[in-house]
Amino acid sequence: MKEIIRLAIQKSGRLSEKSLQFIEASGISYFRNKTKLKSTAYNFPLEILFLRDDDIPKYVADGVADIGIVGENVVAEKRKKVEIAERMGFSKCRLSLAIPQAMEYEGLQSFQGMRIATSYPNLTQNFLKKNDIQAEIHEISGSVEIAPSIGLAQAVCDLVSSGSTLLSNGLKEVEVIFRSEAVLIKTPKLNQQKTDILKDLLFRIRSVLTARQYKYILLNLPNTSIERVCALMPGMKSPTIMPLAQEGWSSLHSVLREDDFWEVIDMLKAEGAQGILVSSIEKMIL
Ligand code: PRT
Ligand code: ZN
Repeated sequence: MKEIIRLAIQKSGRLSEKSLQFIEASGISYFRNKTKLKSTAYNFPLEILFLRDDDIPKYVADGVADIGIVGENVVAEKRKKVEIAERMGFSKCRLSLAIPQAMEYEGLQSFQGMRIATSYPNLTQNFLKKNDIQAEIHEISGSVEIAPSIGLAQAVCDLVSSGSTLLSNGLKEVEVIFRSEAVLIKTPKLNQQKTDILKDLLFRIRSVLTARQYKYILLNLPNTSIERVCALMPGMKSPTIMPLAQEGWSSLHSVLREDDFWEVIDMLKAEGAQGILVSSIEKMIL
């Protein structure tokens, strides 16, 4: 029988759509029935299981799913035997300690003897222990940010991305204890066939991840600037230069990291570059 790899992703929540977008961007198509817990790809040996994110590390550790996409915060909290195969670069957030805005903060010592509400007792306890702070952890599964205002705790340890939830609940972030993003995890016990399928899948995923960091650049420039502009935008091997119908001008095609683009744009303009087009790249193999 032909082997198939089982991927667990979040059924509904912050990671769901982005995880599926990644699968689609990797050229994998599947039938999706929103009420079903399982879906099969028809052009790649892959089955997708839709689960609660908290359950994904356990399913992967037990080998019920071979791989999974989940927040690194959940992986670290659950302490299951799984390996991180790739960092996915989305759903970035941090787990932070926060206290009421009016409370004075005097460093970690401020948490000594406090009652801290969190959904991440292991990560919180671990951090406090490492820093010799004795505090009482109060585990709650949701709406952690309201705990201080209802008298359940004096501080919280919760996930933060923009910070607006803390702010609107009268809290201030004082210590980041863990930085997270979505990760692709794998079970430690994959057979050879599944290992080969994972290798193919990772190759596709990495070509999408790389492509997202770069932009494809097209521009026109006077021939007298070619050498200097090529030095600014070396591209993958070197840029492509093609003559324009207009005498003395060329078209340059290259790829550039998006961050670098904003740094060189003024220099490109100073070199007389015109008609600059910037477009996304779907896949990129270096
Ligand atoms: O139902 P299920 O158990 O599957 O989902 P869930 O409700 O437990 O998880 P979900 O969908 O809320 O989050 C899934 C994952 O997304 C988390 O484990 C993180 O890895 C990641 N992530 C990224 C976040 C955030 N950003 C985030 N901002 N998870 C939660 N939040 C919450 C946070 O708890 C707080 O309530 O958003 C609020 C803070 O956001 P800001 O922007 O106001 O700071
Ligand atoms: Zn959850």
